[in-house]
Amino acid sequence: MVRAGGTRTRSRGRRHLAVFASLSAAAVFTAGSAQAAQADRGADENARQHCVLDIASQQRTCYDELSAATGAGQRIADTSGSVIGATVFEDAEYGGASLTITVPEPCPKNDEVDFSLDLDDHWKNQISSVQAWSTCWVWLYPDSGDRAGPYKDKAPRLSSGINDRTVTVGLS
Ligand SMILES: [Ca+2]
Repeated sequence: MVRAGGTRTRSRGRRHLAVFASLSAAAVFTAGSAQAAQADRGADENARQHCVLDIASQQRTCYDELSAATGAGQRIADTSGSVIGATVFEDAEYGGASLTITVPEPCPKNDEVDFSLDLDDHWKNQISSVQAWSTCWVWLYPDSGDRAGPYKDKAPRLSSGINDRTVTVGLS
């Protein structure tokens, strides 16, 4: 944006150079502040433990509280026609960080895994409890290519075979 302003000012000629110089300094200062603010927001976002991920758009929003995340997930669902398919948790008994996954429709009961989410590095090998929502059942895939599930409702404590080993979440 600063560059675009500079180009425009140059085309207007020398008379405006002094004005440009002061505006430019202000612009740089503003841009610097914006960058700093953005960095702060980025840090906040990573610190926020409870995220909603829309599986179709891959958009992620994060909150400090689980209730805020599930509330946001519900609002996304209400306005877009999608539904919350599942929430997965870092710790047993629905503790620690959480990821609430919204899907474009209630999972069709067609004996197929309809939605699949490859976890990012932050979430790989972390899931210790899950809750299924809507008509969705949750499948957990470790790196080995096996799968665990389906978890049809609440699973407060995953068995040792899959605990902290999930790399992909499937919803069917
Ligand atoms: Ca865990």
